[in-house]
Amino acid sequence: MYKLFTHRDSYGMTAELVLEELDIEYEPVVFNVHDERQWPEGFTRANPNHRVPTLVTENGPIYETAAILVHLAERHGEGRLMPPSDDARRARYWQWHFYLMSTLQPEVLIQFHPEKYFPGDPDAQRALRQASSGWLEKIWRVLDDAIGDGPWFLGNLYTTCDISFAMQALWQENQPSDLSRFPNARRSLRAILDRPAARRVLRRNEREHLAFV
Ligand SMILES: N[C@@H](CCC(=O)N[C@@H](CS)C(=O)NCC(=O)O)C(=O)O
Repeated sequence: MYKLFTHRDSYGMTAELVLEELDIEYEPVVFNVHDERQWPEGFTRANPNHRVPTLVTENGPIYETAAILVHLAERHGEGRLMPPSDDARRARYWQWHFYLMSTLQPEVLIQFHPEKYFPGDPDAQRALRQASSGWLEKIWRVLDDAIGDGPWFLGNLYTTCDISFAMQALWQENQPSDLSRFPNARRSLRAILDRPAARRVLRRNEREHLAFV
């Protein structure tokens, strides 16, 4: 059985959602990742970055959210959550996965933890967050246009890209100030948060109210 190292209301929810969508049995190990004293047995060995999510598999640990999502979809999806390897949509699947992690995620991390970049300098932290908000708006515009009438990034195929986006977009800190200007992204976010699997994850993470964006 998989073991998932996770922190409440964090990127761990993204891995949880894929595990739930695919009905995979797993043991969540929930702890405060920001407090070294609470790191559970095996965590530092499993991930030298000391971050969550970290998934322990029968073949060793996997970290990096996108790697975990793709691994689970490939191994257990049976055609769900990712296009088959000979499908023309496969290139776009990778494109959005990489974009969401290499372009959206840095801004998400800045919104939540500017102190990692400017420790002890609140003014610089505020300025960084503000500059990053501008980037976030631009990124949301790209994502909203990409989803279009979708309803998903890959048309009618719901994939781990949609999950990766929704689970980074659900926190208000990462949303543009006026969500109504991004109707496609908002519709996709709402549809995902309304799924039974997402409701279970939000409930477990005490974030049920986020289902009503
Ligand atoms: N690139 C990583 C980032 C994960 C990440 O930053 N997770 C946060 C929780 S949302 C974390 O573990 N933070 C602890 C830390 O950075 O010390 C991924 O996508 O898995």
